[in-house]
Amino acid sequence: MKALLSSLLLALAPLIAAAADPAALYQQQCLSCHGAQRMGAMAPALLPQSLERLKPDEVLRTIRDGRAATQMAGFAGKLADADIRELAAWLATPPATPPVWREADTAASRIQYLDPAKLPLRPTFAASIDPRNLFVVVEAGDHHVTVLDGDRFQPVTRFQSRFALHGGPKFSPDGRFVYFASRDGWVTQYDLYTLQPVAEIRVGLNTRNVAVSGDGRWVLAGNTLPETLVLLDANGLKPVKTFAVTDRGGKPSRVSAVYDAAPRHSFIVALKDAAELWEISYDPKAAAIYPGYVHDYQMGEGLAVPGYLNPRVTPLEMVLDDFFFDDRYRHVMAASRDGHAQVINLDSRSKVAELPLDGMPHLGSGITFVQDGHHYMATPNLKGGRVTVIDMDRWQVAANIATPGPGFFLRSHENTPYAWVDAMMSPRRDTLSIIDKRSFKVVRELTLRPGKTNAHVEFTRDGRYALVSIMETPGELVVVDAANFREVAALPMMKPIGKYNVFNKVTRSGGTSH
Ligand code: DHE
Repeated sequence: MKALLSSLLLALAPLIAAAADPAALYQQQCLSCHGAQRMGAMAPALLPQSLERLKPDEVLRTIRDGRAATQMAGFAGKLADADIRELAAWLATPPATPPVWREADTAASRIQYLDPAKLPLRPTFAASIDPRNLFVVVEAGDHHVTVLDGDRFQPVTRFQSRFALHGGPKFSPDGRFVYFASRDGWVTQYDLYTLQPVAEIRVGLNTRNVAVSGDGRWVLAGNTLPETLVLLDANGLKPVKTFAVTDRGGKPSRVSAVYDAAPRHSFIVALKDAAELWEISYDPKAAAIYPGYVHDYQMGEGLAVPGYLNPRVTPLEMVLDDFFFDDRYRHVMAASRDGHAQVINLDSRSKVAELPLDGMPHLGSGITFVQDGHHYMATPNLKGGRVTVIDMDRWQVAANIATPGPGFFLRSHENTPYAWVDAMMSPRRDTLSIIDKRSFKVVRELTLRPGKTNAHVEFTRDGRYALVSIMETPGELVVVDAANFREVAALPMMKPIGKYNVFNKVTRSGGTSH
């Protein structure tokens, strides 16, 4: 009997060893969905860069219990607890062979659903729906997008998105197409007239966001893995050029975000690892406007691309990676992660002011407004319960407005005297503060759903209603009268993380992000 047992153990030994080895476990259990080298396939990538936003506990819990409303089933019962722990720890380590994503991979990933040349000229939905007052709502709870009629507050359609969209979806100048970026590198062009995707392409393994050029011709995507920028044709997402992002010393840098500076006819790029700001003009006259524009950087293996699409580099004193622009895009307010903020003039390419913004201002979510002839911008702070108002004519702080806790998103509209900010990074995450833009005072605290995250506001095109996310799974989208702060409607949604009004976006309302 003893001999039988030991020979059985001997026979099983390789299997037991294989099961305890997380790399082998990955091959057996995860690869078919999460892809070779953990680069993602029908399920998301499982590289450390893809998982860095999750707490180690969350990774463990997802492997053990699965993820609701997805095809990720739990492995509890199927794998031993110790194996699940090993696997979770292993996923946080970089792969032995660094994953590679080349231009050829980008090109090969492109999927075309519709022929852009054959799209109807008008919306195919009811003529009573205003295509410019549609909202695009990103529901992070189950990775869906709802297109909402902004007059009747009724969904027009709801569709599955790529996993973990991040950053605001961006619109073509006429508001017809919307472009989404997922953290896993997928860019989607979606047609709001036919309510169908036009094309998709994977531009990298870890992407920050996309920007659409003011002339509607180009989409620029910024990646952290690999460290690249990818320029796409906005009409069908054909790849045009990949820029390897390296500093002047040749060291690669992750991209923090890309922005469209429409009045300058250029994209502006914020970098995470280089004390540089990049500007890529899409204006054919750029070389004449900016002497020396086309510099030595000849990057990427792209197709024949006009020289004006090459980056112009502005050296900075330090890494500044969160940006906000004045209305004419002559200046950028730029913050570092450690509480420094500067104003850079994009024409003279020099620092013109320092801003005393401590904590971690979230400039990307700022707003602008004009009051008594002065131009102001206001920003929430991820590490302090306050909204800072900056006088953009003098580059001075005009006010620090105390709120119940650090907030993520600030919003307003030209037709309302109020700005709305959340406190979602704090225990008071259920409370919105409503600030009077005339007095710089909080005039009202609003808790629509006690104990739940009340955050991210966007106004209807006329500014009459504010749409607030109850960021829970399941959550809600609550419509509030922007004048008397009374709730007028509520729609069930799965963790609506952000919502974007076509009109406010394409007209570049000062109250919303661009
Ligand atoms: Fe975001 C926009 C950076 C974490 C939801 N976020 C942006 C933008 C940047 C940015 C640079 C502007 C780009 C754009 O809109 O095109 N975000 C960062 C970070 O560095 C940070 C702190 C850490 C990270 O891992 O990236 C971060 N962001 C988050 C979240 O945890 C949020 C709340 C949930 C999520 O989905 O990841 C989140 N970020 C958002 C949203 C926007 C956004 C909803 C679009 C804001 C808008 O209204 O325009």
